[in-house]
Amino acid sequence: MIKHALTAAALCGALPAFAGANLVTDGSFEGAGLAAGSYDTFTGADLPGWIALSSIEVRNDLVGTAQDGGDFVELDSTGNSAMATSFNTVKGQAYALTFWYSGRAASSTYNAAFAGGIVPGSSDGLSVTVAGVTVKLASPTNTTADNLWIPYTATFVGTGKSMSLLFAATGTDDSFGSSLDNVSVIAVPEPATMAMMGAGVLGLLGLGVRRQRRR
Ligand SMILES: [Ca+2]
Ligand SMILES: [Ca+2]
Repeated sequence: MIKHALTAAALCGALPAFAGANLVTDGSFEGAGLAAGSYDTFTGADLPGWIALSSIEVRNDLVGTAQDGGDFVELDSTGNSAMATSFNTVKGQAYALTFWYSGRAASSTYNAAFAGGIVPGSSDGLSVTVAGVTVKLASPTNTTADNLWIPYTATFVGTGKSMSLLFAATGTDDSFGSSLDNVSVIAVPEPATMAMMGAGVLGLLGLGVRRQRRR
């Protein structure tokens, strides 16, 4: 919980201005092309640029608003699911992965199964896997009627081959899940430089700590 609080506090300002091209195809999920106030479910390669392992949900201005554009993803649509994408990398090049996470917004209409329409954070779990490292995010309960977007950033080094990026729902498997939006992978200066840029460092450290513990 302390770590989450630090993350939110440290990252609520502007993220580093990464100037490179986003290697993730439709990291904002706008290819879903939804009308405001609507949602749809996607499987397989239905959503451009991504593979859905089982049914995932995209919503537009419904139980929360997007961090970028109009559409955002929920990975516990009818049950815990996951989505993956891949991108080509240059061997030895550093890359920054950035994405935005929120616990599911409160709604007495759409979350009627929960007291006050508030879905507990334990249902909102999300993990991210990149460069063979998996990190499970903190999942604070969202008691507000809109998404509370938290940015996460981590850096990794390219292998020179296609690399995959996976997001998976890890909370209670109950068809109520967290929100995900605005995913990017951008070539950046070496990690030591990144670590001095302030914003995003804690997300970077999250990956680094996990990696060290595994050794
Ligand atoms: Ca979006
Ligand atoms: Ca859930």
